[in-house]
Amino acid sequence: MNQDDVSLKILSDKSISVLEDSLKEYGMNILGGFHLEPDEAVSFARSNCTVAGLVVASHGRDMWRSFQASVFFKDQLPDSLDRWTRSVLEDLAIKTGSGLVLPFDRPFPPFQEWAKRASGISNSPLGILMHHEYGLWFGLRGVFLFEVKVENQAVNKLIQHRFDNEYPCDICIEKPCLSHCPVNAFDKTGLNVKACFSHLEKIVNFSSQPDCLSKGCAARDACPVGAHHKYCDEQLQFHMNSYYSGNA
Ligand code: B12
Ligand code: SF4
Ligand code: SF4
Repeated sequence: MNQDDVSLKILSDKSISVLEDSLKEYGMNILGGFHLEPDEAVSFARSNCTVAGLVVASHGRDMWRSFQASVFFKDQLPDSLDRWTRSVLEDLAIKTGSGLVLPFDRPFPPFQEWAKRASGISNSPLGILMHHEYGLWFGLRGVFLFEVKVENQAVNKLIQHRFDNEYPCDICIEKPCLSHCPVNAFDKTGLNVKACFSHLEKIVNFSSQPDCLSKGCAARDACPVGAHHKYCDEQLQFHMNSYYSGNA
């Protein structure tokens, strides 16, 4: 969708329920809503009205099942997950009259930042975000943009929604995520990609263990929160291979 052409509709309760019901079929949901700052609204929505963003997340294995059943998974062409995501979310954007921003649009939009504002979640020591229920096993798939009016109660409730519980990483004393990477690739600034790749290269050339390429990142796997939402092996391999081949 060309963002220059977007003329945003007002976010109604009906649009929210259409989105929630349809997203469920694709293993996705609305993580939360946030107000775009005026400069963000101008750059992402070409709009000078008050703009709300609804952050869409996928969690666990449900999205993977839906993606696997799609033509995009089967056609073996590059960027299959991005193409599937675009197709599914663009249809919903058209149906609801919303604008759409995707995480792989260029320049990269600040999705982690928006997800934090939308739901009050925070970064884990690994850098990726921690969710109270899904742990580290979720991805950010898109943001729907709407014009928003102060009197719209349902929308404001969604925007003000915050997790009240204590943040899992704050009460995790042992932090096993930080002791399971074979090359200690995490420091205070997050992931050292070079160090991580040095191990991935050894897996390819010398079958080194742990085999993060076929079993997923050992540091992420060590976290106990939301462990039952862990991705299946094929899903882990897909994401690790995209990462290792230069596509986040
Ligand atoms: C570029 C990118 C990367 C680059 C980061 C290079 C860099 N530091 O510049 C690389 C390729 C290294 C990367 C790796 C991974 N990424 Co990445 N990445 C992105 C992407 C596409 C853009 C980030 C960006 O530049 N944003 C723009 C700036 C302005 O916003 P920002 O919030 O400041 O962005 C910073 C952080 O997002 C950070 N970052 C990005 N990914 C990761 C991963 C980790 C572990 C850390 C510490 C930091 C980090 O780098 C950005 C620039 O400093 C985002 C999608 C998005 N649009 O946000 C996904 C995203 C952040 N990545 C994600 C993930 C899951 C990963 C991986 C775990 C692999 C994967 N796809 O499963 C790996 C980490 C591998 C591992 N061993 O753990 C998820 C995070 C979900 C979450 N729960 O938080 C996102 C949101 C993609 C998505 N669709 O869900 N990624
Ligand atoms: S192991 Fe503990 S500190 Fe690490 S991500 Fe999980 S909850 Fe957070
Ligand atoms: S993928 Fe493996 S090497 Fe890379 S950060 Fe995770 S545990 Fe460390």
